[in-house]
Amino acid sequence: EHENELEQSTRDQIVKDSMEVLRSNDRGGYTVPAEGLYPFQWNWDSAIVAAGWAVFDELRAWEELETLFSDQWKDGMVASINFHKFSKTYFPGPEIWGTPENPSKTSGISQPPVAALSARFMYEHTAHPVEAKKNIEDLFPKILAWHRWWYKARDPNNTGVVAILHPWESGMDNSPAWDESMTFPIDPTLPPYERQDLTHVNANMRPTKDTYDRYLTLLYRFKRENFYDPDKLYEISPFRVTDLCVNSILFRANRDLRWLALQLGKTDAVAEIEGWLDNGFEGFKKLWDEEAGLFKCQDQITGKLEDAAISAAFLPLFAGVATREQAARLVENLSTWLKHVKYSVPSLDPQDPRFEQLRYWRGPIWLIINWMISNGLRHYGYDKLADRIRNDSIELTNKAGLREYFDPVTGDGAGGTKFSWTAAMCLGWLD
Ligand code: 9YW
Repeated sequence: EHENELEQSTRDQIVKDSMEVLRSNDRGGYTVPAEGLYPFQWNWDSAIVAAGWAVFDELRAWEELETLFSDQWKDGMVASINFHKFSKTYFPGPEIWGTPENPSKTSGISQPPVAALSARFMYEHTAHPVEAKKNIEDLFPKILAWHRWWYKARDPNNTGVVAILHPWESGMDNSPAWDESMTFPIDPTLPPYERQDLTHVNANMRPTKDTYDRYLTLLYRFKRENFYDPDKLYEISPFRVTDLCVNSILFRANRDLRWLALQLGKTDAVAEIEGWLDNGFEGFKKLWDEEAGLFKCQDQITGKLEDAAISAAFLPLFAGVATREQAARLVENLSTWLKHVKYSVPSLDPQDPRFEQLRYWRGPIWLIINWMISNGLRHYGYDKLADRIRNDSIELTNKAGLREYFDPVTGDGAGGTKFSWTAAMCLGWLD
């Protein structure tokens, strides 16, 4: 059964291993998610990892965010991947993306905007308030510009919730939430390509070839048709989805950014952010599926709510945008899910016939999502379930190591090893 508390020596060992993982994935000012498999700076990984560094090396933590924003686009976007140094172990690299203008090359799309959360966490817990204030003064306008970009580029009709134009933008690449939205035709002129991910990890656990063909169809379309001009991308993309992960994190990030704006006395920004929060609250209403008792992603092209119930359905708790009634329904659903698996929280409802316990975002557990859901549950007063998720998470890493993700049925670890954001979560939870 589930252990409640680990021996102090076991906890100390996990903390020690986690610090070692961050140090060994440190490439000087930024941290790679995992050696070989992901050899560059990934956006939301990096922001989460910054909070992990903050536990034992505050200076290094600030540096992580500084490096992330050093590649910010002129229009405010912070890209999903920053390719600081050459590596041939990942596809698609900078030569495929071929984006214009940045200090170091980047991808041409974004990822969940976690940075404001880490910046607030670091500022609140700083041991060096004077330096931290300077860092926040420097970061604040950059984060604000990024949030503005989300609304301008990805919600031009001012609905309160933003679109993703590529599954990679959600961070949940092959989620069943967009199976239907991913049925647009594959580009018949797609240049031949060689995946690198399959040389590092088991092909049966990765997105399929068909899925990759569509990822690349989108990429080439964005590049060829208008060189990543976001205003046009929104119009031409055959994939346009309101994703629960990006929107929940953006909502939560706006709350943290508002808090930072108050610390810095930026009253204009406070008003602007409050506008986003009010609109966001309205926007989330149409993502609620009353019959299912869950939030759902929405295809913006067909207008249909996506049918899959995914772990991001619980992230509006983390955002703080769910009502008390919605929270109760979510908890009821989550409790049912957990009767079908041993460990929490699977990335897809285990009762869904598409559930695959080892295929990436189609079943496995990701610790960062566990942390967010657990944090959200606590906020709504569901401490027991929040503790259950925390304990499961610690048990998984204790049993299987600091892996990329975990099998909810067996508890085995899968994907990459020595994984940075898994380590960061353990530091946050155990230190
Ligand atoms: C890819 C690094 C990234 C994460 C994503 C996850 C995966 C694969 O790995 O992306 O090729 O970019 O889906 O959320 O940021 O950990």
